[in-house]
Amino acid sequence: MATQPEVGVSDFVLLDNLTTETFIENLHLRFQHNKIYTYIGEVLVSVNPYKTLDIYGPQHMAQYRGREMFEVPPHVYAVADACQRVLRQQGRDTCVLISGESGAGKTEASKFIMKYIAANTTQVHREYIDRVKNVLIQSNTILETFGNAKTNRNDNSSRFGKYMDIHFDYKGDPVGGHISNYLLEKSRVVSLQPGERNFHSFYQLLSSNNPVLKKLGMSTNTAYKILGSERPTAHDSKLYSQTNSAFNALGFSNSVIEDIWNIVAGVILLGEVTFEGGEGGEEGGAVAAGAVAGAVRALGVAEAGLRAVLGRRVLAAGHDLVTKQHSLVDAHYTRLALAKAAYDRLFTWIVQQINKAIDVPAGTYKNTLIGVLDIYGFEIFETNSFEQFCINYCNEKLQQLFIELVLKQEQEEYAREGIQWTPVQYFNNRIICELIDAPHHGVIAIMDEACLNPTQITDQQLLEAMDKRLTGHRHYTSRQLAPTDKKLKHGVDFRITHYAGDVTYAITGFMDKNKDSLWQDLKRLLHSSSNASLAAMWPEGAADIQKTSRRPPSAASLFRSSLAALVAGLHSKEPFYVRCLKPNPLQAPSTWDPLLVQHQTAYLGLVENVRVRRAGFACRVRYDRFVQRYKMLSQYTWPNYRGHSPRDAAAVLLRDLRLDDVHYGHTKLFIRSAKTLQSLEAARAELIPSIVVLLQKLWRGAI
Ligand code: AD9
Ligand code: MG
Repeated sequence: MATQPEVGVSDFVLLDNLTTETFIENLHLRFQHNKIYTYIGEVLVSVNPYKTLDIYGPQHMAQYRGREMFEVPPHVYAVADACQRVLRQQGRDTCVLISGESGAGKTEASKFIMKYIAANTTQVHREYIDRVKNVLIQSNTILETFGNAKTNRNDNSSRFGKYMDIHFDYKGDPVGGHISNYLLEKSRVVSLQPGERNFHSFYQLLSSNNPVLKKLGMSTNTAYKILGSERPTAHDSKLYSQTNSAFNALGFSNSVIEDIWNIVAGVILLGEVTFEGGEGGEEGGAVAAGAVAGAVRALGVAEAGLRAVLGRRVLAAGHDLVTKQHSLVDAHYTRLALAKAAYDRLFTWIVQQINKAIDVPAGTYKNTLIGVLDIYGFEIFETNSFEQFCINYCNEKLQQLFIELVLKQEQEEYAREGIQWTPVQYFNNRIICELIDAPHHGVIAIMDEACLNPTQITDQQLLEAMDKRLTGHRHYTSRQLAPTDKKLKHGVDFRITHYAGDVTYAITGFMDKNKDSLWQDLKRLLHSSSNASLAAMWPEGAADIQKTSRRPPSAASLFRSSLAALVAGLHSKEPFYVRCLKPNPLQAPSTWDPLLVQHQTAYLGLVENVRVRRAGFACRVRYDRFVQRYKMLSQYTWPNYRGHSPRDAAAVLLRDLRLDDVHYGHTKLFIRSAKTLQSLEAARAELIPSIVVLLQKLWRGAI
């Protein structure tokens, strides 16, 4: 490998004078030279280049295979390699936690990690391993089609959270995987912010040659309401082909693929259904003729059935069934609820089918696993709703995990080596996590209480309840509590001071989205579909209306418990981190917005991270690796150090160089100051050219 000149420092622990300014200077300098990766010890900081860099090919992968992180330039492949080494050498489960705000590069990083892992296999069982590798990678294509969308922050924004376990056999080869998905932003199906698109799947279908379109009389050029102001493009058409290939690679049958596209079409066509009548509230909402037929055919349900559920609702009242006619408003609401639920369930069902395809076959020995977490980044939009509240809560939990694990890891390592440890002051965001999820008095608990109340509670009443219970909390406010704050609308907005900044949420829709209940008649309708996959997605539609009075858990509390389970699982694994940063808000290459970068650096606690890392030791490295790298610096270890153990050789070398600010651990050498490491590196860099000349002469037989 050609040694490239270093730009700035490749590990922030080597910075001479650590301040936020020097940190950002180094990051910027490297960014200008397309060095988008820099370490803080073993934490990888990554800046989105917004352009294709030639650093991901097979020859680049080869550079990282089996090498220690400090031996090669920082790279996401080095993190993947380190993960795999821990797994192979220590038999421990590992995980990669990728964080950063929307558009910072998390999903791309997760794909590079998977690509590296897939490529880095031993040679046995090739055919089987190849299949596993292929399906793991192809699964991403499907997930992005159905779960990603263009937002104002990111043209390919993940609108769901994804955690993927990749299982390995005892040799360290991948044998299968499992994906967990978290809370799809289903409201996107029915409402878009200006400039945004719906899920990619809608545009892909409409730009395709899928026979479903012909059957339903649909066309690319029609301005379906669900699409907003955007139309399908040639790019969508290309992606559609990739999605279908991925379905095939994962073993989805043709009929299932057809079912899936029919449901997508059905959701688009539900967006076209219009109503008339029903203004009186009790008069019944009449479904306009014509518009309903497309949705009926696409979803494979009876026309009378669809008209019925949109026009009225059947309720269980004791032993009797009562029919309530929908007002126009109710009819619209029901149609939207149906579209959202059908798409949301489709997405989860697709993930389940992918899991069947990538599951480790029975009888195959599972040894270890690597978990890769790629979850939607922190979001502040013009209008922030329940979805942003959940997404940002999730980011708080992950930041909390980062704080706990980084401190814990350091403390454990220092304790093992008998070193006094004084923690560096961090902003601990636990207080914000508790504001949201504490039992009884957290925002989620207050919302749930309101949802359980037998009388109908409005969003405004919910806000009042929150104001009452959260008065005086440092991270919560509303207009009621801060009457002079004109940025907050009275009775509508509340603000949470998140670790990543202030976010104002509009309470409108919180009650409804949290209840997330779907009337039983809608479930029955979907279960009755002639589309076998759709019917299978709604097994609860088979239940009797009178036997389904139990209220399901609310959306926020389900999300809270799935996050708690996720975090507990991550705690038991050896974590690696990728901290992604966005260089500018424009998605533009070579553009650096210093304030934006500074903001992210601050809230991710990156400078504090360097301090924690340096408070103890600037570097820790296994003895054999250390000697291998620096042995040319002493006559006692160069060209070899026969007769010495690596530990003794390291001691001899350091004595010879008169370096003594080190600590000898059981397996690793700890170098206290960055200065020492810098001087070792400088001496090595100085010697290397003469060694290369020497070696060349040796090869040519000149000496
Ligand atoms: V969100 O929270 O899902 O909205 P992500 O996942 O953090 O967000 P993503 O990985 O989707 O962001 O990156 C956004 C875009 O930046 C990608 O579509 C690429 O066009 C671009 N990107 C990100 N990382 C790289 C990279 N390493 N090289 C080149 C990149 N382009
Ligand atoms: Mg993403």
